[in-house]
Amino acid sequence: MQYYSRQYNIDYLFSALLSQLFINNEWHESVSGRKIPVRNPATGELLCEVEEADAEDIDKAVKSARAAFELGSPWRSMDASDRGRLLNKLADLVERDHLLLATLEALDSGKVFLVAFFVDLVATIKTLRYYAGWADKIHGKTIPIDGDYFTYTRHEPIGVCGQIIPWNFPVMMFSWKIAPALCSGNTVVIKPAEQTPLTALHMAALIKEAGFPPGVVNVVPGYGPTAGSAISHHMDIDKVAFSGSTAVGKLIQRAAGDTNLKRVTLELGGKNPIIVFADCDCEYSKYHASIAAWPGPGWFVEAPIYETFVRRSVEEGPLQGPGRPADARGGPGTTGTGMIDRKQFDKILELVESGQREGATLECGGAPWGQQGLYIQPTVFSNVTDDMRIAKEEIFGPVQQIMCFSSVEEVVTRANATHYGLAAGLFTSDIDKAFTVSAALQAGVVWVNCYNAMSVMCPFGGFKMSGNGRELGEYALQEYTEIKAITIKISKKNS
Ligand code: TXE
Repeated sequence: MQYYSRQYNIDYLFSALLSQLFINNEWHESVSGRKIPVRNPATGELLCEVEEADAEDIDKAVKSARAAFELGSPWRSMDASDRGRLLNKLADLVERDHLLLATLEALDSGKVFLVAFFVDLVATIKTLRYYAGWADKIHGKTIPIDGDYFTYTRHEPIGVCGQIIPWNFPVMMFSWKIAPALCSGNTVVIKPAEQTPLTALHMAALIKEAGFPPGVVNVVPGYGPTAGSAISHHMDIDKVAFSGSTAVGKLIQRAAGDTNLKRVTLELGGKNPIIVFADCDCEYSKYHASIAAWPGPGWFVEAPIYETFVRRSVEEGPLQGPGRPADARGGPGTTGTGMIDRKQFDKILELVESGQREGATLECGGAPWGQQGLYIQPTVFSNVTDDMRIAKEEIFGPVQQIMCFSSVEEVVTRANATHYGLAAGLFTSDIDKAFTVSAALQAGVVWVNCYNAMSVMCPFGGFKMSGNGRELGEYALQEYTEIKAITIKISKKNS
């Protein structure tokens, strides 16, 4: 296939790299003159440096987004269907640059190229097209209030939206954030993660090429405590949407409370339980054991199949990787992704150590993998108890913790005994268990006999400390619109 040969044309790739701040459809140097070094996490090599936004740059970006949102501006007066047309045009351009974006994403985030190409970029294109379709279908109601009045609602854009995203799905999260915001008429100041700014900057160029008016989207790479904090504290940002850690999610919510009470949506960490009942199709759940070992949910396996399940996880785990970003083969031996940076790498290994210290049985793995890059061996723990750190804390790495349970009531109580509530999985052949357990689990998403079955049409987000609000699907539109009720006095109403 053609894209395999062009994938390795590094000269072409580097000639296309963009490294400046994108504000008002123009490229800017940072006010401070500082730059962020961008590395390939699989090798540690420096790819390039990008301008580093700080508070003053964020302020420039917010002013440009505010101007684009003024009444009567080209963006505010544009037909809703034309907002959809622009999003579709952007999707066309992403399709045109599919190979380039996937290669950039693989190099910048350490993902295997085929995953970037067939998962992240495909989801990005679908997200843009899905919300393009919504642009001219967002509307209010007429309401028959008592008295001689005519009342109707308008679903209006909120205004300037600050968006802060992490490193695990850089370009896909970029689309999850901008697409619902733009289709409903908002303007955007978006900060990619400091580790992975490259695809966001390429998307900025495509946004300009597609014909979005200046200021509608501004892309400002920077660090969290500086640029991210400037967004969450800004008095002229009307809403902030954040994906990342629960610790930073709390800071974002607090910043909104300390400043202008901007609307806040949060998509945070999780400790997703996966429950495997003895009546499940074991071959099926074995397959899912290998894919869902990343990134580290907590497995609850029913006693009669516990030993078999642990043994199979140990056999399957090494099929995961390590996969190098440039690896175009895919399949066994190439799917494991490295850690994004030394901080994540050390954090995962520290959690593995805590598991051993606290008495879990290390069945396999538990150490760095390979000579280069930040890879960790697929790791399986058995005899894990609920009080251990590996059972309670999110582990964003290839570490599988397997616990044993004996009854439905017991497992539901234990699976819900967490502050998180992002997602859950369950495997069973019993339809009654599928319905009753999925209803009882405190999670925003429950997958039955599957896992990670994500779709742009389906809402995604967490209960409890996994966040507020929902991304994706029709539900995400509620997070980007204010509802205005307008009541007009009339002389005499009729039914
Ligand atoms: O996230 P951070 P990190 C979880 C996962 C991981 C942990 C830490 O458990 O191990 O978070 O990852 C910006 N004000 N998830 O440290 O710090 C930062 O620049 C405003 C789950 O990378 O939350 C980046 O753009 N912004 C997850 C973004 O927040 C701030 C995905 C995420 O960084 C900020 C990623 C501040 N004070 C990590 N500090 C998921 N839900 O998918 C940082 N940022």
